[in-house]
Amino acid sequence: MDQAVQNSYVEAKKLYAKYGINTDEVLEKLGRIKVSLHCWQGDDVKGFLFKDKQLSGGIAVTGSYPGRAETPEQLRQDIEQALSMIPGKHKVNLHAIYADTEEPVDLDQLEPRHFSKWVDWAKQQGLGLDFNPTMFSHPKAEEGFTLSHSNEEIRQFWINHCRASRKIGEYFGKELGQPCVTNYWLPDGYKDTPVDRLSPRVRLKESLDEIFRDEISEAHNIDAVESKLFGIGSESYVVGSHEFYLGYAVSRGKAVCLDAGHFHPTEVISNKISSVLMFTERLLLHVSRPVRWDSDHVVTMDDELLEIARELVRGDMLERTHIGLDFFDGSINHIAAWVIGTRNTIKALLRAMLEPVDLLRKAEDQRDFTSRLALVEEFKSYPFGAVWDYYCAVHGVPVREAWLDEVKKYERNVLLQR
Ligand code: RNT
Ligand code: ZN
Repeated sequence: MDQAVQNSYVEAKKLYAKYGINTDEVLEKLGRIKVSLHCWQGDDVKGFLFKDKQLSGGIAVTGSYPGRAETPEQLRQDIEQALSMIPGKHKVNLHAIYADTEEPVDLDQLEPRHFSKWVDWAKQQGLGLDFNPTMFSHPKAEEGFTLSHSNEEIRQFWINHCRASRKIGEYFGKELGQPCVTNYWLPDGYKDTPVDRLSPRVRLKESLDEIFRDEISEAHNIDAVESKLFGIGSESYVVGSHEFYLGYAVSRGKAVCLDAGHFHPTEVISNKISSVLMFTERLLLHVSRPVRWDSDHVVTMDDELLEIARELVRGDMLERTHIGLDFFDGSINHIAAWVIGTRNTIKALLRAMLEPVDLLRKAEDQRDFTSRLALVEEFKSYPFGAVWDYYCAVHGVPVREAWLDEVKKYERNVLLQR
């Protein structure tokens, strides 16, 4: 290891030790946290089943940065490249449209075997897999409604797709020996003010109950439901609102998925985590960054990211929380986007673990808000960077921005040759 990295770590370790923070233990704990890398950042949410179909469902990728993955092999190669620059052992999150098969197969006919190449690869790489039914970018989603559609045939098609997806999730979990989180997000909603808000929600509830009818062990598959406030084309009403899914998840024993970009602009998910986990067993996060109309910018080290990490660490909620990423930026190198967002997410967790939580809690309990504020602010410039660099070095991934050169090299040698 680079001597300067080692020396800085030793110095930082002493500083944190003064507050009873054992940095070695912190790094061990950090190494056990898995982040689920979303495959769709690698190809601008196109997938492989319906390549000519435009992205729909009110989500959008802007930018045409060259080199995006066009085949499953390319996507896996790119994910491997990204993971080689991210410390730790993680998971990969697939959408149904990323099936790796030569067969022309529609979404309601998908079977585990259409994903066997992904499973073989995940085993070989030591990765877990998560899953999502794809309820957009499909002719049957064109009217903007899926599981809550008033047309029975269309609604049934989507129910079948979700039931098939859940079996694929179970297969992932069984094969890989760790649970797959299958997350349900659908775009259903109206551009303009509806007359009837209730009926689509009643239909969605019925669809979900049917999808979840069969018992599946949570050792293999965990179901999560993801709300949204609005999308492009569903500005006035979204069927699967936060209240809808919170009620659904609590009453049915499902996990809530909180996407950081799916709430009012001044509302934050960091303030929801503790409430939701009081009434549900598990939580799924879509770590993302909202910017004006877009809910999916690359995750940066902003206040909200740090606050999310603090909540999980301080409230000891990491064990019950599945951390997924959800952003897509087509204007920058696709692999760099993954690396930046994932490294930031892990780094934020590290920063949170390097705070004197007990001391801060004590100050708060004693109503010493002066000390609380003073210490939180001073700890913002404690040398967490030195601990992070050491962690990267120990895990054999590039230290600091050294990864950027590797991405540029990969871009020249691989991406631009596609
Ligand atoms: C959309 C949701 C959803 C998607 C992915 C592709 O607003 O956040 O999670 O981003 O399923
Ligand atoms: Zn999301």
